[in-house]
Amino acid sequence: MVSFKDEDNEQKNNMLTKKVALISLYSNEAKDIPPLASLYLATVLTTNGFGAKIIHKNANAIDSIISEVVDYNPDLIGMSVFTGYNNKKSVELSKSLKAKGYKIVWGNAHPSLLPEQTLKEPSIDFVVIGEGEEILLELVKNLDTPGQYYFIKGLGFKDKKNNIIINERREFINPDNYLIDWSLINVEDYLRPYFSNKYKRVLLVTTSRGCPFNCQFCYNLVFNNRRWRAHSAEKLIENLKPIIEKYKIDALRFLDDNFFVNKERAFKIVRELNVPYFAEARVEYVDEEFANNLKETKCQEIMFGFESGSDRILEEVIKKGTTTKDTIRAVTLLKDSKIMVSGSFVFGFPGETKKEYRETMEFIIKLLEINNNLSFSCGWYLPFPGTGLYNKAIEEGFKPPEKIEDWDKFDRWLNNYKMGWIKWDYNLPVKYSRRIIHLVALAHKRNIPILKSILKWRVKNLNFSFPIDIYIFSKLRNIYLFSGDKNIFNKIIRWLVKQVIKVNQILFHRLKT
Ligand code: B12
Ligand code: SF4
Repeated sequence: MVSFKDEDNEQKNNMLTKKVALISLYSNEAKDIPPLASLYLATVLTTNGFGAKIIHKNANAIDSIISEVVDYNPDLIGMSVFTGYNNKKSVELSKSLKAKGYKIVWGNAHPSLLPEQTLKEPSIDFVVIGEGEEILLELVKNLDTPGQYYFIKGLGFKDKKNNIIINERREFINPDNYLIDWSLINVEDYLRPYFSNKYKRVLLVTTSRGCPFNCQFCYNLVFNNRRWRAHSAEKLIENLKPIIEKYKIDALRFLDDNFFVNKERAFKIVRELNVPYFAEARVEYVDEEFANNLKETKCQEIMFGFESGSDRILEEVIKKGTTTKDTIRAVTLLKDSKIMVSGSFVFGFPGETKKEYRETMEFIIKLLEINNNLSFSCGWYLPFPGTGLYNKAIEEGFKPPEKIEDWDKFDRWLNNYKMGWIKWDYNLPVKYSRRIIHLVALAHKRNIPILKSILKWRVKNLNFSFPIDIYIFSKLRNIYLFSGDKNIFNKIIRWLVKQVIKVNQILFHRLKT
């Protein structure tokens, strides 16, 4: 039986202990990326005596998310949203949950960069601007006293008259005070294969936040104010080592914006954790010492933002702080190492000419001629809100979406939005650039002379007419690289492709000698 005193305590506890459901939606390709933002936030809430439930579900599973929320019955729902294809689904979900009477806060890059537009959506009550640990904690503590909202730095909200109030920004946190409590998720669900299954149990983590550089297309300028903050090597190792051992993790992938800002710290982490790893770096970091450190420390893949093959674009337009020379030096120094080097290119920056687009395509071939073990990802420029080039894109003809849900068009893979800031006809380049680049990389890696020559000719002349070769080779590439051995038809095609490559190499060799 509960005594009167116990009942009082229980009531008091219920008043103090608020519960927060932290939702992040994923699309299929990101299913096994841990919901790191929700994890950091849930850790703070639970260590401060509040309840937190992480709901990390497919963006199409709205009904099941709603029933999970209803079962948990939280006092506040937090949603993690960055600019892109989940915006519409996130608004739909907020509307359904609001209709059930819940309070809703949005956090992450998108609401941080566009707080007013986010709060114009009636279902969203609060936005958290920047890193959320301390802001969310203060909001939860003061949830029932709206008068206090005005004093929570980093919070945006609506007052009684529905006016939008955006408080001043908050100072950055000390990351070492907020490490992840991994017991809040089933880590087993977030181990993914990498490198065609060479590594089967790879965990994705971050060790730092932000980046000190000034790239004009990147969210860092505003979101992180160009301030880099990091977990100390010691604290991070202490946090990750037991998880690596417990779950037999066979490699780590670092998702930091800029993992190597402090190289001594970064190499200390990978040396002491002593597992194979994948990370990103800037090309100008690569000198002989850096390359040797990567080789020594089980680095499997190093990813760069090459961005462009035009020095004018690198310097004047995007202010990357690197040159094509730096890129060439990096891929040269890493040649003949077992490290896979990959890099991303972006086409169609405001002010980029068709000639500069071609320079980038030609530069990709030049890099492959130096180092054939390269892989590339490429996309067309998107004017992300808050970035340096955003206003320039508007001046040049970009019409930003007026409603928060309409940013779902920002899907780099679909490219089905109008790029008003490009003044030349980009339709065919958008259609074929990525395919051509993948084929050029394959032609160099497997040394297929005929394919190299055809594609080089196409790039040099920017000729995309009668793209029958592109279709056939792309189809063969997909079967060759991704089909597996189960289907007999695919197996035969793979065998045939291998024979054709061999014959092509022999013929070409004879012609040369
Ligand atoms: C992993 C990742 C992905 C994964 C998915 C991640 C996921 N969780 O769903 C994949 C690969 C699918 C992906 C895809 C894309 N991504 Co991405 N991605 C990242 C990456 C590398 C790590 C994210 C992360 O976990 N960070 C660690 C956590 C701890 O930091 P955080 O997310 O910022 O969280 C803090 C705050 O934001 C805040 N917060 C976050 N959520 C919430 C929620 C609440 C309620 C509160 C209160 C606070 C809060 O508090 C957290 C703790 O301090 C980031 C870069 C980076 N280093 O952050 C880019 C990043 C988020 N991606 C970005 C982009 C642009 C994309 C793409 C659009 C790129 C493309 N290919 O076109 C796509 C499309 C995504 C979409 N939804 O439409 C940009 C976002 C810019 C923007 N304006 O939104 C980033 C910042 C990269 C960059 N430098 O530009 N991405
Ligand atoms: S180096 Fe990378 S993370 Fe840093 S500002 Fe440039 S694009 Fe952004």
